Amino acid sequence: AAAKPTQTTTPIPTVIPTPPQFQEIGETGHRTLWVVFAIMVLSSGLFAVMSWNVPISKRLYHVITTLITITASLSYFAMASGHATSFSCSPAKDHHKHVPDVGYTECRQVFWGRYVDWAITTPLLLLDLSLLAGIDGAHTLMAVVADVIMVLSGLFASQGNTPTQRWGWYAIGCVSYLFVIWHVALHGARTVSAKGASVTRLFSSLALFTFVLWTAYPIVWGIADGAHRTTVDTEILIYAVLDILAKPVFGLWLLFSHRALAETHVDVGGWWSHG
Ligand code: RET
Repeated sequence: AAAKPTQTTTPIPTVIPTPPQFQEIGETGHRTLWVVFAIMVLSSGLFAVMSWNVPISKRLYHVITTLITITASLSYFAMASGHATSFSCSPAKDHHKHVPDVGYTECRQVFWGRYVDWAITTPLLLLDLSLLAGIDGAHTLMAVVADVIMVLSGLFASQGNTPTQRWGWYAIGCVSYLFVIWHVALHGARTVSAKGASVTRLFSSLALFTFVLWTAYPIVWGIADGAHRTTVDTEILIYAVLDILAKPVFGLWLLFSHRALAETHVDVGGWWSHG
């Protein structure tokens, strides 16, 4: 007799898998991105117009500062229109349900466009500060390279799927940030005295403003992107406030001070302008 086909049964899963949990942008976040886009465009226009009233030889800060807000406009346009974003998924455990062996996957929306923005704009912000303090090319270059390593580490951290990847890159980014502070804030405090008391006072306040603000970024990253303790919308709102202070407000402060204070002028040689 022919062998009876063995009956196949669908095994009943003992554990019903939990679907992935998604954390993503909502209406508030979306609206915030468009508002910041508009603010960055307006600031770029304002800075460009301000540069027309000064001779080309005195426009270096204007050019750098306008490029900073133009870059931010492009990045905010990308994020607001739904580009420059991806989901970073990692296993998570639901501690509240007291089932430690049933993990679930958590996917959080990450706007990698931010890191592209920061990789371009934070070196330019450091260049503004370095020129103001009269920091030499060697220290400026080291600060810029440390800064790019910091931002790229943040990008890799944000794409990490394991705690080792995320917090490892985050730690590397924090060490790089210490080098940035060392080269610009500490070294700049020494070199700026040659430019007189007024420039020293301006640099001290601008550098303090900058590094207090900048230090908020890794803190926000740790709480929001690292530990997932805030919603994506809250994260967008906090970064929006920080970005407006670090770019348009910083720019206004620098350009108006530059206009009022002749000693802020930097002579970068004949290539920049012949006048
Ligand atoms: C990351 C994570 C890795 C560790 C550190 C970070 C610092 C980021 C900073 C960003 C500054 C951005 C600015 C934007 C301008 O609008 C990348 C968050 C240290 C300092 C000033």
